Amino acid sequence: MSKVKSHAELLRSRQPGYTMPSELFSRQDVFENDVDVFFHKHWILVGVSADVPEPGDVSTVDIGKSSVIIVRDEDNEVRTFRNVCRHRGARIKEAGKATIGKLVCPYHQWTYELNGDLLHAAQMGKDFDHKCKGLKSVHTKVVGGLVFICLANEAPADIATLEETMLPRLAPYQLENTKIAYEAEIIENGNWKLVMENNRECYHCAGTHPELTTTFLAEDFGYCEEELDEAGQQSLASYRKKNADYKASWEKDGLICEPVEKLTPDVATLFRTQRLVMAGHGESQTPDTKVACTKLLGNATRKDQGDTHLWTHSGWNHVMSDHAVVSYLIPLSPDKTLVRTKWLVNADAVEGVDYDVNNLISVWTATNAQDAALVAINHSGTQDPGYEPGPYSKFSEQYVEGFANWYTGRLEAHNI
Ligand code: 3BY
Ligand code: FES
Ligand code: FE
Repeated sequence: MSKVKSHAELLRSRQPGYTMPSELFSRQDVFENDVDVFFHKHWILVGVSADVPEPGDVSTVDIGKSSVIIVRDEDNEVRTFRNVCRHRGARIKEAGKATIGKLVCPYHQWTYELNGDLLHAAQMGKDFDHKCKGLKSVHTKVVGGLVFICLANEAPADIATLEETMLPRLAPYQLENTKIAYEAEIIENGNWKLVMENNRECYHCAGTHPELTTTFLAEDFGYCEEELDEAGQQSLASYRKKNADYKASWEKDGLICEPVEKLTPDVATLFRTQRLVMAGHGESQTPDTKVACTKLLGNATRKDQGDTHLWTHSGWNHVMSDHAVVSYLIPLSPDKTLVRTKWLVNADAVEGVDYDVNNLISVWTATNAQDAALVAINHSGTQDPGYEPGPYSKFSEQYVEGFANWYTGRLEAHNI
């Protein structure tokens, strides 16, 4: 019998350029380390300010054994707290959204202000010091309407790079002034790393995503030029020209387009952004590539502003002139991953008048379902005794390999 490898040994056993060994997707100890390192010690996106549009709105998100309450307080500030009562530790809110006056623990009714201060605790005596029993706050950074948290005592400082990069790109869209037109949750039958790897390439797009590829240019995430025939060369030339033309025209309008990539293991807060050209009319990720919502986001006047995408290590976001799609995952078990998607439109847009919700959500609803099926067959295949790590394409899976390398490096940085 061969000895069981440690998590670190499994990481070291990966051949450069090859997929991860099977056990990294299935073992409970690996899963627990993953949740601890990547979801409790790194910054993660857990919502949008539109989850809590008014003071008193709360949105509770469970991440592994931790649970956080996102609250909009009386001063209109978005705060997050550990969802743990300071009395005997009961959960204060169940996962999901609510509107409240105060945060009241259901067990013995300890009552907290929306800013976390303990207001009332009956039968604790006159000398009881309320001040040190406020809810524990969680590191929170709201970047252009995207709510990031870090559950570690000390949060990685390089969230500042993401913030500096994204603020000017997101500011014109005023995502703080949006509403959630639709929200979806899928539980995918696969390890969270396979969900991320699947998202980091468009190698699979042509064969599996007819709706997405109507709007998306797969070349953005790589292609193999040496395999192209004459027609392929022509379409590559037109892709390049389209990119150059849009870039010139966006820059003229002061719209930032340059890619920024922070994907190497020395970076704790992984991200990538770029203003991507879209196919067809180039307006939006909709079936006809035109805006789904006629009331544009923020101060937008131009419909063909492309797709400002933002990748993090646990999600992907697309911001267009008329709507934004925010997607993030939460690992549930080694082989189950929750993927949550929110479609945001201008807060003043009226359903049925300014947008049709089915039109708005159709591309990503189809894409998410297709991706879930791909993740399921990938996970299942990696658990077959016949699986052995396979080679990544160096032309179109460079970001998948980059993710695997980042994953390894970050675990090493946390002494796994
Ligand atoms: O959603 C995304 O960002 C990625 C890019 C390539 C495939 N996938 C759609
Ligand atoms: Fe919350 Fe007792 S556990 S009031
Ligand atoms: Fe996909």
